[in-house]
Formats: sequence, C-alpha cells, structure tokens
Amino acid sequence: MADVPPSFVCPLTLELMSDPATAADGHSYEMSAITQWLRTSNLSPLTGEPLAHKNLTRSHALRNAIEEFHAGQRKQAQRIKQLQQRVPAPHAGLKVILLGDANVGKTSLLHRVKEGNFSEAGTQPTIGCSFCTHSVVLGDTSVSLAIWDTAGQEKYRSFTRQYYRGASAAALVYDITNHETFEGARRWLKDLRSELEDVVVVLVGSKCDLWESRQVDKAVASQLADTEGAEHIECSAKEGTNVDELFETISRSLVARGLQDADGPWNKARLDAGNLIAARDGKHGGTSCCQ
Ligand SMILES: Nc1nc2c(ncn2[C@@H]2O[C@H](COP(=O)(O)OP(=O)(O)OP(=O)(O)O)[C@@H](O)[C@H]2O)c(=O)[nH]1
Ligand SMILES: [Mg+2]
Repeated sequence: MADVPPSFVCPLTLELMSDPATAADGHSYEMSAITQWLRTSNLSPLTGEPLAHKNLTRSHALRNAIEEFHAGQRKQAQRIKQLQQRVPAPHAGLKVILLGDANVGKTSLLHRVKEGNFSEAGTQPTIGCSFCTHSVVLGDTSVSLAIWDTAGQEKYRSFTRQYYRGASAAALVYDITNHETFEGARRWLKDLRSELEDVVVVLVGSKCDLWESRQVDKAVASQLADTEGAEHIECSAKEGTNVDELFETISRSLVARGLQDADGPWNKARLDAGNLIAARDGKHGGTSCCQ
C-alpha cells in the first residue's frame, strides 16, 4: 500500500478504492464501504460532523486516476518481466558450450577469457548458465564465438541439456586431478552426441597447474579424443596456460568446417569492434558479457 496515493485509499476500509463515490462531506469513499456506513450513521466518517444528506455521487475523476495508476503499475510489471526474460541476441556468433562435471573449472575458464585473470577467492557453482561473446583472430580470418557456460551439478543436468540446441562446438572439460570427472566427460560426450551428431568437440583437461596431483594420463585422454574425432588440450585457468589456444583450436575446427560466419553484417561490425579492442590491448579479439 506504500506506493498508493492516500487519496486512493478508502478511509473506511483502508483499501485501495475501485469504485469511489463522493458523500455530502465532499470526500470520496469506496462505494460499498460508505453505503454500509450510511445504513447506521448520519455522521461523516472522516470529520465526525453530521452529513447534510445521504446521497452519493460517482467520483469519475478519481476513478480515472485510479485506472491510470493501475495501468502504470501494469506497464512497470511488464517492463520488469521483459528485462527478466531478456536473452542474448540470437546471432551473437557461433555457439560454443562448456560442458563437464561440477567443479572442473568451466566458469574459471570463461572468466580467464573474459577478464584475463583468475579469482583466487574461488567461484560459486553455476546455476543455469551464463553467456559471453569472444572474437578469435586466426591470421586474416576472424571467428566470433558465443560461449555458454553451463552448470555441471547433477541436479541441473536436464536443464544444461537445453543448451545443446544450436551449438556448433563443445568444450568437454574434465579436471586432470580427478579421474571421475574424466569418466564424466565420456558421459557428457555420449549425451551430447545423442543430441548433436555433427558438433565440433574439444576435450579439455583443466587445472594443469596441478600436474603433481594428476590422475588422468594425458596420452589416455588424447587417445579418447582421437577415437571420438575430437581435439585434446590441457590448460589452466589459474595460470592462463593454453586458454587462448583452447578457443583458437575450437575456432580453427569451425573454420575447417566452413562454419565461421564472419561475413554476416552483425558479426562484421562486432568483429571490427573486437579487432579494435585487440589492437588496443595488443591481444586477440575482444570479449563482452551479457549475462
Ligand atoms: N588450481 C586450479 N584451480 C582451478 C582452476 N580452474 C578452476 N579452479 C578451481 O576449481 C573450483 C571450481 O571452479 P569453477 O570454475 O567454479 O568450476 P565449474 O566447472 O564452473 O563448476 P560448476 O559451475 O559447479 O559446474 C574453484 O575453486 C576454482 O578456483 C585451475 O586452472 N587451477
Ligand atoms: Mg561454473
């Protein structure tokens, strides 16, 4: 009730009026409330003074004001809903999804690519998914990627699947210090291929800075990638090792399939902007995020 003007609130019921009527004291009340009041009283409910008569007139001006007020509230609610439902532009680049078990470092990889650093304070488990655009320059070709970071926790599995749709490439991430996550990567791959047969896949061994605690043999992972027609790379979001190379590998595979859509007008404008950032920062491509 806090944002409702006092003149819209019935002094009898303290509720927002919908059908206001004016009494002989010159004040407006909710029609049903004042009608009931007048059955038992000759006094104004506001002033306590005797009323000259019990006739009521409809308060059209006030009713219009109430309607306008409601319309404004509806519009505001609609706008909030629209903002909440806002999704990234559909042609923001070739869709790349980051998949893998919980805690393997997907978000940290995206953060490394987006911000160029690693959060020592740790990251929160991803709920739902976040989205980031990234341009990769390969010689005189630019590839625009829309990278989707998904949630690895089992309870979000069916939700994560919804993000397979339209993906051109997938980075299947496992943690080289945790063999279970490598088995998890196999399952993710199987699941992905059952939905998207022709997707570019890169098998990514993360946290290679922790090589002393390695549980997944590099040769075994490379073998799996070979068998599956995928690329294999080990990287570290913490130290920044091979992170740019990961997205270059993905881009190269996409280009090899003739999939870069760098000539589209939207992409061209974005890539030009990305190249400007690259030139300014002295590194490949630019990133932006619209989570
Ligand atoms: N040493 C080391 N730790 C890392 C690296 N990348 C991520 N981590 C740590 O691993 C933990 C999990 O990282 P996240 O990036 O949140 O993992 P995730 O795959 O996004 O997890 P979910 O969102 O739950 O699926 C965090 O504590 C990170 O700090 C890395 O390259 N090296
Ligand atoms: Mg995450």
